[in-house]
Amino acid sequence: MEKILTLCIVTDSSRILLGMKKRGFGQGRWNGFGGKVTDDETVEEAAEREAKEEADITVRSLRKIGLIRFTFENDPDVLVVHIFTTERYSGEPKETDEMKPQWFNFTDIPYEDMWPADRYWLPYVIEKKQFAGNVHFKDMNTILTQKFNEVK
Ligand code: 6OG
Repeated sequence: MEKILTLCIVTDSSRILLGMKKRGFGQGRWNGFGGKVTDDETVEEAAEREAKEEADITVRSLRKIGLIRFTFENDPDVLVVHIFTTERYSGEPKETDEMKPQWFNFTDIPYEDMWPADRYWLPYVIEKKQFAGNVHFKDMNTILTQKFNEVK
């Protein structure tokens, strides 16, 4: 089954805002803000809602920047993750039950403590290039195959 999820990456001119996931899927890893899209909202609305729930910020002017299909060995589910980015938000990022937000310089991204595929696609976000791709994992720490392309 396809599961539709969001991931919102907030940046400024030289830094990225990530959250340390405190519970659930991806616990213990830095990531953007996001989650499952519910039946009564658009994908973009879900991205806005999750940024508010997870970091207490109101994100604006979201841009669609990427689409990734994640699959895991021996699991029929496909995680379709819509990636959004923005430099515009209001409120101060604040720790919530789900995430602890922190700014990182583009030169200092904590890839060792992120999902292992992030190093392949996050550069597109930082370079503001639209992209699409897919990743097939053996398990949460091991990639079997991955492919990303810029989308013009
Ligand atoms: P909840 O299930 O907690 O939302 N997500 C991934 N993010 C990265 N960087 N890599 C992955 O590789 C991911 N798989 C899922 C989508 C889960 C959040 O985690 C993202 C959602 O923002 C497998 O509601």
